[in-house]
Amino acid sequence: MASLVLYSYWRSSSSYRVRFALAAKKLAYEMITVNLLAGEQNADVHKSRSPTGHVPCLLIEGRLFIESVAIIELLEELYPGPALYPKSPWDRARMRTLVEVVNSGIQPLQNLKVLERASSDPEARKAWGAHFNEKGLAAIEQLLEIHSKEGIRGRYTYGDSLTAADVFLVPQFYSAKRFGVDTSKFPRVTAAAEAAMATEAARAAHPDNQPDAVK
Ligand SMILES: N[C@@H](CCC(=O)N[C@@H](CS)C(=O)NCC(=O)O)C(=O)O
Repeated sequence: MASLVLYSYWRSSSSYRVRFALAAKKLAYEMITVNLLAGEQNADVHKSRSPTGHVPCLLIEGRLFIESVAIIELLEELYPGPALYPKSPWDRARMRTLVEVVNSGIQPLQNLKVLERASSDPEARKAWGAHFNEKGLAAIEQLLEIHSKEGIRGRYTYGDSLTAADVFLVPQFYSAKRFGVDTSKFPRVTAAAEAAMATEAARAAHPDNQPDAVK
């Protein structure tokens, strides 16, 4: 079993994704925390790990990886069970669409450095984050309706077992709530995220359950 080290921040939604995937696959790992509010992501030592100055980073078999999609796909290929990606190419593409809406369509627009650039006023930052989270969740709600019409039904975001779609949706749902989005406007998203959040893997990955959580 390879040794795994995750560089993480408790409230980072992208770190939460990787924690969720590691827990779903029951992979043990060491955690090194990077305090984003203290600016530790911009220190040279962290930039030497992550040229983007982001978390998460995963050290696996002596190699460092950044970008949660690449990390989670690597974990899937190295540790295929329990699978987080459906087998059929059609299902994989549908499920990956959900992943991408979160990964490229929501999170980058509400990232800390973007909020800092958008405004110095905490209320304006919150409104900015809420705007993009709301638009993104609305798109996911519509996608879930389309999937349901195609016969994809189940407890979770894409069917009846946890997939990468849950691994990406749950942290974004958590962020949307932090930004004050009324998630009840998105019943399919809410039902799927709540079902996934109730799993043991999601609980282990939850920000409040991390060693660097500020209570
Ligand atoms: N696409 C990247 C996004 C990584 C990312 O943006 N991480 C955020 C935390 S969720 C971060 O480190 N932000 C630091 C900053 O904005 O200064 C991934 O999926 O890993």
